[in-house]
Amino acid sequence: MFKGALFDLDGVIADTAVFHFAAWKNLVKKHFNADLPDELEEKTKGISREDSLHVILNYLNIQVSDEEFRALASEKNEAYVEALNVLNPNYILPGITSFISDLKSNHVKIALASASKNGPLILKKLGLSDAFDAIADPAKVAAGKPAPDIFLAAAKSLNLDPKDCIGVEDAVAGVSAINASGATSIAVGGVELSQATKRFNNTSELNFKEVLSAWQSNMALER
Ligand code: B16
Ligand code: MG
Repeated sequence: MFKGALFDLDGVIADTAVFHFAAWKNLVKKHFNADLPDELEEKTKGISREDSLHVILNYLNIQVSDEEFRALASEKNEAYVEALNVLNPNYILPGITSFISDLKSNHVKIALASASKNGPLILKKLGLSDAFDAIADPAKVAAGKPAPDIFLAAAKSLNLDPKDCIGVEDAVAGVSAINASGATSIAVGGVELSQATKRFNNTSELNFKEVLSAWQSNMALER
């Protein structure tokens, strides 16, 4: 039996991506009078605030000073945090509450492995703070996803070997990060996530039985 579950946040626990992208769009409109195409949203998912801003400025072909860069990132975050005020437990994605409850009844420890520095605030607003045994701090890891660092930190925060953990992700970079960490990757989303050990089409399909069997087959391959 696996002992830990390492959760991505945006796209797995709640759809915070809409709030992120709306805040980026407003920022870019205000400062550069430019519009961001919807396709860019995907490229800003799962990566840090700073990396997202790099992606956006590259797309717009705009160069800014280090000071302006920091000011833009912080203004976006203020707007994003303000928008998060509407969050409540109804924003938890379908299937997540029952999956967490099955993990708990099977004595699996739970940690957050999100790139977001707002993870603790979001879990609080969703009423999930008590469900999590630990939150890995993305400010303390050297490299973002697809590097394994945040999943390694999340396993460590539970005092577990990553091999004894499953990781749940909705982004390609996140699945690569889980695979590189040694944990068993569980994806929620489309066929682009096929490098995961087990993929479900969406969070409502997530279930403990199939996740356990994916972890068991993955461990059998290791032997
Ligand atoms: P913050 P995840 C990621 O969350 C988002 O997908 C990504 O769009 C965002 O830039 C990143 O968190 C950082 O968030 O600005 O709140 O620190 O998918 O890793 O849970
Ligand atoms: Mg995500």
